[in-house]
Amino acid sequence: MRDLSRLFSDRAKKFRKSEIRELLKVTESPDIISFAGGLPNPATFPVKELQDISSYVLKNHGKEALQYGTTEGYKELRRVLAERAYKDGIDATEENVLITGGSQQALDIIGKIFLEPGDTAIVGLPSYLGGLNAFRSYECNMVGIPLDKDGIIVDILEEKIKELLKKEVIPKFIYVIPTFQNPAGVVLSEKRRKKLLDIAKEYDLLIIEDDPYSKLRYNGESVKPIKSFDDEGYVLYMSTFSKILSPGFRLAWVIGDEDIIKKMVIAKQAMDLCTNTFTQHLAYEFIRRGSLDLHILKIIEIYKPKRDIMIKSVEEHFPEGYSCNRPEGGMFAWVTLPEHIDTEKMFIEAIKEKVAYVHGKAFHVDGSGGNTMRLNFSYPSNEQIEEGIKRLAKVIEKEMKKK
Ligand code: PMP
Ligand code: G9A
Repeated sequence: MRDLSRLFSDRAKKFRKSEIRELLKVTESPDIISFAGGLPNPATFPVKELQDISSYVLKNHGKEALQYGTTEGYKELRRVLAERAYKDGIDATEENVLITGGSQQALDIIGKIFLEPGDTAIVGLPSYLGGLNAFRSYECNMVGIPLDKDGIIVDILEEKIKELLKKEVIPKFIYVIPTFQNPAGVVLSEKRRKKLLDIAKEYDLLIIEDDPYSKLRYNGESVKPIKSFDDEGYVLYMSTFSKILSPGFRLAWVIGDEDIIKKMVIAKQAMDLCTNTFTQHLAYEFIRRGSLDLHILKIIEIYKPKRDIMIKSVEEHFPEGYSCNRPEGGMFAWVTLPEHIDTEKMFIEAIKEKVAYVHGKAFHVDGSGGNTMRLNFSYPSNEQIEEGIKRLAKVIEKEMKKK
């Protein structure tokens, strides 16, 4: 075969594989217990109800549901999503809502409309890998700001922005996952949310608020989205049906200033014309019947014990010298091991023991985080969580002894 790779654009040559997506192939093997991918548990999928809803939609709205739709998305779905956002304190109408093919597509569109090669985006240390890869593909520089137990450290953020401005670098946006952060599991405190917005206003930069997990809270008080404090359009908010209904639907939504939404629509027209019309109808009908909130409660019932089992097993089995948070929601626990342990190298040993995780460096734009790892607890069964943590503990213990 001819090698035509010289034809690839410079941009394409810089694309990076997603460690998470690549790992999905490795961990498909049934004897491996995977804490790697951020997959919902299939036991949560409302298969029977969606069977009924599919029949209903096809019978009553088949002609529309099987047709192309507008790029903005199914009007009724946009309307109910705006209404739901309003309950969370976000002042929006359907004109502020764009339906996308997953929030991954929204992240890509954001990169496409905001980033020139060489532009600067600010992200968390650590941050969602899929977001980093989306922005990376538009050849931007990414500056990382560390997180602590209350999320991104806004004082460091402000210092960093000042430093960048001195070098005449004006960042375009800051990307945050404020609630049950992927991967670190932490929640940005309300005080910091407000401060973040003040910083955005002061330095005129956009906040990208990526919120797939906030409805999956197992304990503690809920915190309002940053967007709810925003009355000037500085926040572009996004959420997804992936973790509260089905990732196979490929459905998410963005809420933002009308001018930005209009620009996103034009970018999306060139990508896929419109989001899957059929699943938009199914999701709308699911909400219209009042099923979504009940369903979220069911998911919480399934995930809360998984979170508890994971934390308990870690406490019981991991050797001394580690730290692990107790996330109040979401799908991930975040582990820090002693400095000398490289979790990327240790992965080879973990696979030999038939257990998988995502090594922490993958989530850090500055190459740090080598001694950290992300553990997903939504996908494995309760028994697998216990057994997988035992296996991982064995691997860590061996690694600790190597010092
Ligand atoms: N953002 C974050 C923070 C995520 O964790 C994920 C999925 N794990 C996504 C975006 C992408 O989700 P989807 O495209 O399925 O909506
Ligand atoms: O399968 C994916 O890529 C979605 C999950 C993302 C994650 O593991 O963070």
